[in-house]
Amino acid sequence: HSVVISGTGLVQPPHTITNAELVESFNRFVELDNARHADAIAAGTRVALQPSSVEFIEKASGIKQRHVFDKRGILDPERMYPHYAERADGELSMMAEMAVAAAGQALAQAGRSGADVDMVLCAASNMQRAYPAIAIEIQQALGAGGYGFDMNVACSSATFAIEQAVNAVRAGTARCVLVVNPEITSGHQAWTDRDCHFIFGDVCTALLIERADLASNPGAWEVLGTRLATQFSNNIRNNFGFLNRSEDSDPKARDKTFRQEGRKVFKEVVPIAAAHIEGHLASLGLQPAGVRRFWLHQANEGMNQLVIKRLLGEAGADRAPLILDEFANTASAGSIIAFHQHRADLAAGDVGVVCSFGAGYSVGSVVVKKR
Ligand code: CO8
Repeated sequence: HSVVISGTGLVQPPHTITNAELVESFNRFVELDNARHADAIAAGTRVALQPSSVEFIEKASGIKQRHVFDKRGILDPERMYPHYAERADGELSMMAEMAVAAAGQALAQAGRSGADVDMVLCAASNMQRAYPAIAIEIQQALGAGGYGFDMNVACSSATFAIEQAVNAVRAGTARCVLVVNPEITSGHQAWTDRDCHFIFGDVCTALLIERADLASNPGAWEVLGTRLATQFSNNIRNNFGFLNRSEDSDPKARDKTFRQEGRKVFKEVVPIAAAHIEGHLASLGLQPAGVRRFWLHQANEGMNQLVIKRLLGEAGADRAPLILDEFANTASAGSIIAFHQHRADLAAGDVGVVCSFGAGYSVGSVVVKKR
């Protein structure tokens, strides 16, 4: 069966934090922390924390703001992480709630209802609980049939899920697959680490993937091919996990949140991503120059410019639109936000590439053609 992406959805949480607001609270935290440890700093047994700056953040990353669920907790210099109320077992979880909202948009765009869905993939960098799967909770909330499961490939969760969806539809084991990417990155962001406190934002994207001959949306996107690759690296790592209790480790320790060697990631991932896209296109008889648009992973503006430079030489924002200025890094959702917001101007027959890259390392590309 030929397979199409027939709808997308995007939901952002209610609060926005600008770089100026973020830096103001971070620098207040630094002052308080240094004052609290003034004796140790004076004795040379502790290194004083350094302030952050808006200029650095914008120059190093291209990020100008981020959407988050709880601005107050994050910006409270005595707390520095969000506060989320624990929900009862009978209530919809935070991840399922935002996924259901994003799914509603994707279904409406495709002219479908929840009952048409027969596979649900909840693909994200973090799962709110161990079980039951968030995907099954979403399946029930939407009145979908078939089956669902959760999957995590960090930043590449969405593209890896698209391949699973496309393969299921091609094999005939599913007809209409919902892929959702609820990324509550604020929960695992290291808000007190100057090197990365500005990186992430919360968001949820959704995609509907169907058999082409059954899709009613004339504006659907045919999937020409998918390609996934992984290569182990510790340069982006989070040691949070279910064995932490048994290890008697501190659940609030620095290594139980996101950390990275940002410079190394930047240097190593650019050539991997560019070669991956080039190889995938070549296998389909296509050249980068023939691709109308690249919807790239949204981690760093300079990184995306370098990937495009390797593929095309110079190219403007029209070829590879940026959304991280508004959303920051939203892990697996970033390239899907770009696809959601920047595809309406393409014409029938135009080819585009969705490409994610990040922790793992993992890289996933999806080549699509407008019907
Ligand atoms: N303010 C002022 N100065 C700063 C700040 C700051 N906030 N932070 C660092 N500096 C200083 C440094 O101390 C350093 O000083 P010195 O030169 O004296 O040592 C100097 O500025 C330069 O620092 P860096 O070399 O670290 O700066 P870079 O230009 O490399 O920029 C970035 C840092 C922005 C992190 C950059 O390296 C980057 O974006 N790299 C790519 C990272 C990337 O793509 N990572 C993938 C992310 S993973 C993902 O997308 C999903 C993971 C799973 C999600 C998990 C959910 C939470």
